[in-house]
Amino acid sequence: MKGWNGCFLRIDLSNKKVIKQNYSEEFAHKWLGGRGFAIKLLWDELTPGTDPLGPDNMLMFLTGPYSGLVIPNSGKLVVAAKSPITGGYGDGNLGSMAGPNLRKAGYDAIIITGKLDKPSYILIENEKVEIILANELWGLDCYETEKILKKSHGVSTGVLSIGQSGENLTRFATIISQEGRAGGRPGMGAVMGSKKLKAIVIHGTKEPLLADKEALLKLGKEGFDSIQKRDNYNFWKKQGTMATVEWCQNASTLPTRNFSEGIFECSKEIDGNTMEKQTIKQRGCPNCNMICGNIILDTNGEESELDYENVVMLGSNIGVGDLKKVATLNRICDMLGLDTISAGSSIGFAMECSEKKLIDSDLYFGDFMGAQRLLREMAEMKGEGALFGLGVKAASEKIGKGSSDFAIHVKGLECSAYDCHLCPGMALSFGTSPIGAHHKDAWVISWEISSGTREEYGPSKADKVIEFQRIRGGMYESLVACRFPWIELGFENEWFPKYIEAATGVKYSLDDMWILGDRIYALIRAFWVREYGGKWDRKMDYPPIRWFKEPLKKGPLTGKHLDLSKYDLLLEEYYKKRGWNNLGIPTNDTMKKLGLEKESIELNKILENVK
Ligand code: PTT
Ligand code: SF4
Repeated sequence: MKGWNGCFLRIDLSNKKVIKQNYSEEFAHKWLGGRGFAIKLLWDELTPGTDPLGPDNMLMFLTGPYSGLVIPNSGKLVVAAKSPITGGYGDGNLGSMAGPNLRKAGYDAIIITGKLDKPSYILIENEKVEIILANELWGLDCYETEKILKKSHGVSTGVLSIGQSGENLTRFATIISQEGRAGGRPGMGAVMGSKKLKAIVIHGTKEPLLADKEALLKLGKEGFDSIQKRDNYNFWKKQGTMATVEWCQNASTLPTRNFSEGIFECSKEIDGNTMEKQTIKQRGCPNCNMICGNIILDTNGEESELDYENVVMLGSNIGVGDLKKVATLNRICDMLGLDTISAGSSIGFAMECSEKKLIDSDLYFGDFMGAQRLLREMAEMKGEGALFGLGVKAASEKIGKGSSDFAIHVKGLECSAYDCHLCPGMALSFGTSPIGAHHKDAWVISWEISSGTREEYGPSKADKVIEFQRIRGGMYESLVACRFPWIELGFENEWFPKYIEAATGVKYSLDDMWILGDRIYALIRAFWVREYGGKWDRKMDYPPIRWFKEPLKKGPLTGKHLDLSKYDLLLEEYYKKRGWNNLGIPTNDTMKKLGLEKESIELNKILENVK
């Protein structure tokens, strides 16, 4: 096989068994890689109802035919498993030397099952695969862990590790690499911790077999050059994702005090312009010439890598208006392996519960010391952290007293940093994201606001969400490639089929990519339905209740909120366009059209049992 290695590395931790399994070209062509491979493997191999934190869950690290090659923004890796925070499909996408090294070691994915009896790490050096005891690493943070492992195995290795939060099963523990690349928001770090797996170290030295290496290198150079010539390139290099703070403030979509206000009085203290003055260096993923990780020094003089989501969720959303303080909270998350979005949402929720006297706590919005304490407690699952480390959905169910009205999540996963009190299209995007509330599949908010259709619920919103889900959630997550060149600099999608043809020899049109995206979406939805025992309801696709029930409290959009009956119609439209029934379940016809006949029969059996 060209372009793909055609080989999975399967590791059963319980029996310490390692298998190198070849897979078919047909499988590669139909599912491409990354998220495509992940959902098909989960559907075929995971027993329905498997405990996400039990030994049988599958933890997968997946590349695609794009990743690891010397072409633009190819240093990404998908991590996927059944999620412990949602009970449904979970994945994340992180940039790390681990991706290119995995490809060079000769594997397209690592599929891990079982559980170790003692903390260990996996070392992969081409054919050699070892499980090595790591008692001395257990309890260390991600920075210390990676440093020690790189000292033992070399700086050019890729290291993926969990911090204390993964070890202690914080439900939104993530996986960290290179002191600032984080992936797997829906608790992928907790799945790794449940297996007592502290880290994976990968070193590969083989060249992947390519269909046309010369053409690929030429296209790669052209792509890098083209990116560098784009209009916005220099501005992007200065602010990266942080330019979004100012944009959101101006649009009244900046999550503030647990998504109750859309503007923040201290937004200028935490925005990209303030960051620019403090940036000391930049870091990023491998194979990228538009690196976007900006490092500043925190209140302790330590380095912290900032991104929009991190700064807003640990800044305005919890009432902290000082970039250095935000950087301190961000660094704690990276070290402990906590997802910044869910951590910031959980702290904001806890602060609101405390101010409303629903819990016995002295937390308040703006409480920087309290936020640091809660982060550490969540990572230890102790004190107040034992409750809030479960995520806002589970915490609100335990607290009761109406708190679920302001728990900001979809399907259990906390929302990323866009307040949608007046953005029905973006609310639909959160509602129908395949992993819970995440912006990565369909960031339609910029289009929605700039097109002047902000208050509208018309069918064009459903079209746009689906269009973006196909591109971002389908193509980019399966290739596996960073989507920023396309979004931020207008690097055309047409480049990608060319890269794939040069790498694999297989011709894909963009339409083929969109069908692939629809296939992946249908199977992910079927997986959710299966894991929920067939008891599925369109309410699962509702955005947070606060956006309907409680109008915005501050700024020019004060008083605005979403309309539930109009949202229902928009959701209906979305289902129709996707070929899903009015509960949000793909129909038999749709499944068949997408080449999912076998899966459709399996899904029907589950649905029949519910009747
Ligand atoms: C992603 C989510 C995001 S999305 C951010 S900031 W962003 C947060 N980053 C965290 C972090 O940092 N530390 C931490 N402890 N937790 C964090 N949680 C949050 O995780 C990231 C970039 C970014 S920065 C984005 S949008 C793009 N995401 C891509 C994607 O999802 N797919 C894709 N094909 N390309 C993408 N390119 C961009 O990558 P999750 P990274 Mg991330 C410090 O993982 O689970 O998907 O959640 O990977 O290497 O850090 O790059 O404004
Ligand atoms: Fe990584 Fe940023 Fe480059 Fe994308 S643009 S590959 S997230 S450094």
